[in-house]
Amino acid sequence: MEERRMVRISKYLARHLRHDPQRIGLTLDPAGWVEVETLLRAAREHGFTITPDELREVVAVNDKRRYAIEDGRIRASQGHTIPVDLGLPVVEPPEVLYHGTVGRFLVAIRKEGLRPMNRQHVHLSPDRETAVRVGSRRGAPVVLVVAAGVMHADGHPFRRSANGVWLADHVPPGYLRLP
Ligand code: HQG
Repeated sequence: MEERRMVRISKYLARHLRHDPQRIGLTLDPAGWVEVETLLRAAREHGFTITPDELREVVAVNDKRRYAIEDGRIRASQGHTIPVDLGLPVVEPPEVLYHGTVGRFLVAIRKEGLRPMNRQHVHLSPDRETAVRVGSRRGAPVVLVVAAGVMHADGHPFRRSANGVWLADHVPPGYLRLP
């Protein structure tokens, strides 16, 4: 499949599996799943036809493995703005994690720490390169270092999505190293 088509399908899935399922008449279950057949039918009925093969390819080859298929159902592995309970266990994080952002947010972040903003969680990256990529979506990237080990020891829960994104509810400013 062409890269452009792949990106288009991936963005369509993000919109409807993370943010606005109702737009095409979908209801996700509490954990964010929907039947693959139901999704493909809804998309087709709303003017965007995705073949089952295309869907499988996007899920399998997608650069970030954003989507998971299990038992004929599909969901986004992270990134929701609608409330879903992914059912991920609390796990011990590595000593440090990274967060990619941009300079214009630093004053607020210094004061409030990292907040989930529109999403369900704060997203943290396991390595600096990934954080640079995340920050670059918004401008010149700034990478913050999160003292995840200490935070965990202090009782803050961490979870890891199926595609390796670390999720926290909030990162208080005391655990952040800012430039
Ligand atoms: C910032 C992509 C002001 C935060 C990526 C970020 C990621 C604050 C923005 C995933 C703040 C929220 C998520 C505070 C945090 N005051 N700004 N107190 N706390 N911010 O998009 O982490 O491609 O919701 O730094 O790869 O950028 O969609 O979060 O800049 O994994 O799969 O507020 O999205 O994944 O932005 O990105 P977002 P994010 P996908």
